[in-house]
Amino acid sequence: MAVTRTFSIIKPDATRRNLTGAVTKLLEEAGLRVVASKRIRMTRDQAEGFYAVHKERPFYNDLCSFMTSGPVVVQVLEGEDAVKRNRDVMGATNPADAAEGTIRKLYAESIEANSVHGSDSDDNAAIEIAYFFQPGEIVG
Ligand code: IDP
Ligand code: MG
Repeated sequence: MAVTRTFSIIKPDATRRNLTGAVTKLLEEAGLRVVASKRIRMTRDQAEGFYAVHKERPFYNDLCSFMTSGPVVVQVLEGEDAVKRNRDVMGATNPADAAEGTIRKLYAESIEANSVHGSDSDDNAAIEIAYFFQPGEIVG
């Protein structure tokens, strides 16, 4: 299995409750290494661009408002099969469906305020990493 990278966001519901460390601990315990990390306040333009794939979905506007409602922590994670490894520890989008021990089961407040984002493919991981990080900011 190859060592790959994925992109993660600790969302405003989690930073608001001071869960940056708790979430990161679960990521690390799942075998992922934080090779880049910064706390930012996303602009509306950044959020709309990031979630452009969901533009036609009914929750798009609310989602962009939520993602700009407070600080987020954007991270690059590295590990074996990082995209899947991260999705596994995140849990299902809706916390009601998330497996025991996953970040969303433990911490998500709702299907929208679900504490973390994780890329869904290697191709999207590369696009999302480049959206928030310069190559020199990533130190493996
Ligand atoms: P994912 O984050 O598990 O990959 P996506 O379907 O890509 O889920 O949706 C992106 C984000 O949009 C979710 O993490 C969640 O914050 C929000 N979202 C998804 N579905 C709904 C919904 O039905 N209502 C409100 N927000 C939603
Ligand atoms: Mg997604």
